[in-house]
Amino acid sequence: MMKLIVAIVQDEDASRLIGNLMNDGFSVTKLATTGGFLKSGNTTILAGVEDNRVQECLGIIEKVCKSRKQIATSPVTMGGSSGMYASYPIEVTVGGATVFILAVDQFVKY
Ligand code: 2BA
Repeated sequence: MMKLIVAIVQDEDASRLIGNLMNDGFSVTKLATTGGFLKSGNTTILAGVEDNRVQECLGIIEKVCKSRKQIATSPVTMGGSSGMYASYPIEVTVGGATVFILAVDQFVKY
């Protein structure tokens, strides 16, 4: 059986992660994605992995992907009906990797 690993990582870690995964024999697809909150680029890696190699794959992701602090500018509504807006910088810690592990019903290649 197989799992689909969907890993959202920071652009800075993407090429090293792909290199390490491929060196260890994993097949990966890289998608250029955008985070909903920061509205800046991140990278989503798709990897179809046999069940017995899922932990190995997750270990590589955990080892390579570092969390970092980023400053985001958040728009804030002032005083409800006044209609005034202000922005102020907030610091967020962007995780090393957000990973979804999905069961794969079927896997075919043509
Ligand atoms: P972004 O949506 O751009 O979020 C970047 C970081 O901003 C998040 O890091 C978190 O620290 C913070 N953040 C996100 N939403 C927030 C909110 N409503 N209020 C305050 N702070 C907030 P991570 O949690 O490590 O997420 C990194 C990226 O992973 C996200 O980028 C998003 O693209 C993806 N992601 C995280 N959780 C997800 C989920 N449950 N479903 C889909 N994508 C997810």
